[in-house]
Amino acid sequence: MLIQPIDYFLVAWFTLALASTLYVGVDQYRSNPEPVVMKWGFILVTLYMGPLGLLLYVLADKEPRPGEHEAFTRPLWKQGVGSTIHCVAGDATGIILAAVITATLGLPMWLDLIVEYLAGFAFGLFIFQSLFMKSMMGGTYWENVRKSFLPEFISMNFMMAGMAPVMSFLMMGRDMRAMEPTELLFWGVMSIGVIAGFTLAYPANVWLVARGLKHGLMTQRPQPTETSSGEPPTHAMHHPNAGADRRSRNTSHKSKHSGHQMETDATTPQIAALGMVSVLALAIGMAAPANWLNLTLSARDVGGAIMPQGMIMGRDTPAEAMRDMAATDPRRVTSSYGLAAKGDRELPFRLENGVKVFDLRPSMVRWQILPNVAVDAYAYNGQIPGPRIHIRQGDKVRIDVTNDLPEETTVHWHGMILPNQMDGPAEITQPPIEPGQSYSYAFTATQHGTYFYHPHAKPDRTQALGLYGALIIDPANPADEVQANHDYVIELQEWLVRDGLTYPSMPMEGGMPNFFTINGKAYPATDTIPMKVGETLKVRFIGTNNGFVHPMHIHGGPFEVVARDGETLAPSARFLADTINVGPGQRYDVVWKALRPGKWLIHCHIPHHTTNNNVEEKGGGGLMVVIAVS
Ligand SMILES: [Cu+2]
Repeated sequence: MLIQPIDYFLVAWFTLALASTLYVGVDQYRSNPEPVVMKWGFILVTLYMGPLGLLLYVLADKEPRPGEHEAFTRPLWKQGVGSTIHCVAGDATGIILAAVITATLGLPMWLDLIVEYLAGFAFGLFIFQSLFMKSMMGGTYWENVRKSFLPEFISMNFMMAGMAPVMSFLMMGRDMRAMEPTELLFWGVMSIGVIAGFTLAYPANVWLVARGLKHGLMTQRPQPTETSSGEPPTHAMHHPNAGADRRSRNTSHKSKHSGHQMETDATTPQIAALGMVSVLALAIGMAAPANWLNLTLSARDVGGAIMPQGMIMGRDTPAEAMRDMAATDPRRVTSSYGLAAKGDRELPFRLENGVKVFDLRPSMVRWQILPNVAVDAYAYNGQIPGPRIHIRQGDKVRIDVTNDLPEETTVHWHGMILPNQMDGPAEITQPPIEPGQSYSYAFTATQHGTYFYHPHAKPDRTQALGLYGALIIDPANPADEVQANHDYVIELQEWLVRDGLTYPSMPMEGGMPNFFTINGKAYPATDTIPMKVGETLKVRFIGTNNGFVHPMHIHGGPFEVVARDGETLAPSARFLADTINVGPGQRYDVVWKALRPGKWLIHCHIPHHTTNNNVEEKGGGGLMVVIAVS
């Protein structure tokens, strides 16, 4: 599934790459008189470089008109292209094969790079250079290996000097799907890497060809019968590279069978200096990215994670931190809910031997918070907030939790007095509930008031992604309830939604929220509470959010704070206020009286929290609810 704009571009790019490769392949075998090794060199490089490979082919190598290949390919820049193609085809194939294998094995990035270098060098030298070129070079295989070693070493160094930083920075950048060979982005990064490697290796190849140290483009055709000796036509190599050409300009192709053996006029200092610079370039290309990136990580550690913009990812950022802040994967959404779907619906139970049994199933959903904004979030029973567990003081309850999330979870019953192993902290009182696993929580509700539940395994991430729900416990004696005409629960949440992806919001660079919800909706999609003048409204504020203290304010007159954190305040301890700071985990029950008709607001007093991605619509956004008093 395509989840980012780059994915569409990549589909287009690789379609063009395949079409280009097909064209080059067909043209090579129909009408290009060059050795097989060069045919495959251009085919592979066009596969890696797409339309750019095609461009190089038609500008430098494709025979324009029959019989012109020799003359057409003679200029040094084209010979340099041929030499680089030849190097890149071998080296890049080795590098890419190694990259797929190391990513699958889960090797750390720094080791990836070394294995890729060795594999690229080995593939280029032992297979592409020495084996495939053997028939043209003459001599034994090992002679070829020896002769090819130095030019191949220099070319490979520059190739990897270009490719390594591209792979490091793009694979371990924001979108780390680039580390996964199963993702198109991985292949896109490989393509850019090959293009960068080609660009860096090209100047050295031009020089190596000019000095007769490497082969450029070659023409290979049945020799026109110059003599009428009656011999069958032999294959001759025309070797128009500049170095050889310069030395044999006035000679015919006299050495038919060893026409590609070269002699160089390069001096030892020249070769040594170039070799040294190539090693330096390689060292910088391989090592420098480690200043900015954590190259000890592997595809298995973080592959596939997409990080938020603005997140600080340094060389010491651990994989756990990246997984914590990563976007949810839209491809793992199991069901979608529109704007009309509401959370906090009362959860039905079944009675088993006098125990009220509830089922909770956290899973990944797409949840609409505004007409044009949805979050790819975690939800209990397909609701944000999770369903309301509404019980009575003294009830024996059991909650069976089955984890349908892509990561582990537990449930904590915030504020409840219960057996320790029912409390929920992962690794502390229980092992985390792994995906697909279940756990049952059983306790007797001895308290009453406003409580809530949330995960206690990675709450930094998973609660921020939508896992929370109200636990409302009526007093055993109804007289203990602070009475009001209306009862309204407000569960707060902060969200971070960018570029169609949902990240867990947290007060951290890159994690700042841009959407805010009351009961899973942002104003103007929040409820309107209808009332009549003289009636009272009990609002139960619940700090189900993770990152901020929200100063919750009600217009039109003060409210009385009657309970805090589930505990009803003694009448003498109750107080009047018009704003109350609701911090994460806190609950405040307040009673507000409708004194005058009209539209009165309940809202957070941090004005940014009453915007939707910094936009106000219909007078606000985010943490805002209207009380409509008639
Ligand atoms: Cu706020």
